[in-house]
Amino acid sequence: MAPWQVVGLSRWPARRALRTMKSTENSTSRDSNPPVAHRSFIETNVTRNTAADTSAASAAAGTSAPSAAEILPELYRQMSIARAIDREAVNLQRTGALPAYAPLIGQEAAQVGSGAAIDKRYDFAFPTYRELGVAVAMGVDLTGYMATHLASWHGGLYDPVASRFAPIQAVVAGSVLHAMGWALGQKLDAGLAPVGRAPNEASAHDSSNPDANEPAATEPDTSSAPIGAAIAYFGDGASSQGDVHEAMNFAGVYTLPVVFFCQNNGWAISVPTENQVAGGSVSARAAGYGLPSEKIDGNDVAAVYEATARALNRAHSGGGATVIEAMTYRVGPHSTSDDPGRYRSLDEEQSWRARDPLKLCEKRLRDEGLAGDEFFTEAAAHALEVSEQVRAGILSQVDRPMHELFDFVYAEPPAALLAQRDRALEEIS
Ligand SMILES: Cc1ncc(C[n+]2csc(CCOP(=O)(O)OP(=O)(O)O)c2C)c(N)n1
Ligand SMILES: [Mg+2]
Repeated sequence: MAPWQVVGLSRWPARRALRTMKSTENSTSRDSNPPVAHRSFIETNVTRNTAADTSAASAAAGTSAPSAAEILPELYRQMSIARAIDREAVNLQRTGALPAYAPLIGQEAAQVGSGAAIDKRYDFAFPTYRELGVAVAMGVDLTGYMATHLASWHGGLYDPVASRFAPIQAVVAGSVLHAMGWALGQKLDAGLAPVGRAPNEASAHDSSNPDANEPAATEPDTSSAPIGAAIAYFGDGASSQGDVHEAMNFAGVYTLPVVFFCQNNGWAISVPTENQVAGGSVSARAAGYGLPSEKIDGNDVAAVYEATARALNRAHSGGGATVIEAMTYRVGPHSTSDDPGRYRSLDEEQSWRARDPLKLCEKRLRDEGLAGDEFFTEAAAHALEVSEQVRAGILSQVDRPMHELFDFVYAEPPAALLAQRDRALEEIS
């Protein structure tokens, strides 16, 4: 029996879910609500969100939710889709359709593996500007996702509430504080007092090896429903911002349901990790906040999926936050405006290309007899088809109406701003 049948998945869920996209309407009405796109044409978060019992808690507990091995073909397919769209986005930037783009190539496993573990019934993801693979895995509307890169709508034009994927965040480390705040809300909504860890509870870390920490002691589970967990995406560079320290400390003190998911991709633009992260490890810092941590191979999609499911499970059951440091590599430039040849060697890039996450996953699928030539040919064709749909969606986007520049700045706009708006509208009419 094929793995997707074992877990009750359609063989080609993403293909089946392809929908015709409509371009965003060029509304001229002064609607007070920000426009949101509801066009979901890829529903790829099948592993956790469409099967009957798909909670991350049960995955980690080894019950009915799929194990990483069971869904490995689907994870491969999602990584292929992410890579194809990523490549297409770079092409679109080079041909002038997108003003700028931050490629994810090399980080597909870290993103798809973690995104696939998220349970959209309970959890909420807080991305940076590079989380296309998470968006793919969570079934976010990708034309709406690209709105930021199109410079048509800051933060994206998808529906963040429905997709459980917060607006794209370009402020480095901003997503981490937002996640922590949302997690505090979850704890309060669950009727749990936002008290900290009991003084006699053991710290998760007192060992000499902070990269191999034991799970934290958990608070008693006072509710049958899992506490929703926030997953905060951030980079190695962001980890040296004070915001991350504050968020981790707060999450530790208040036992908040957060997964701090750091993609250590080796670089913060042109600054290498060794010049950015004192001590060399982001996960090691968790000890200082009394949090458990895992340093994982971020290019092994199964390892990422499992570690994320474990951390989410801990959060769901009241155990609080976990720090995950997924070791990966930004194979491409920081953004389409960057030239990494100015600050790093080709040898370094080549050595990481040898650990390409898709190739690693393909090898495992072939070695374990889970997939063969036919599967890989179809996965590539499907990824191309989806990327073409996204390309068509991006190219069919129209400019947002001018008045929106003014409409969402203040709840009660000052007279001067209203005058500016009227002048601007007059000029373009
Ligand atoms: C608060 C803030 N400071 C500086 C920047 C400029 N900036 C954009 S991306 C970046 C590097 C971030 O590196 P990292 O956190 O490792 O993420 P990566 O780009 O590698 O995914 C910087 C400094 C910013 N966007 N926000
Ligand atoms: Mg980085």
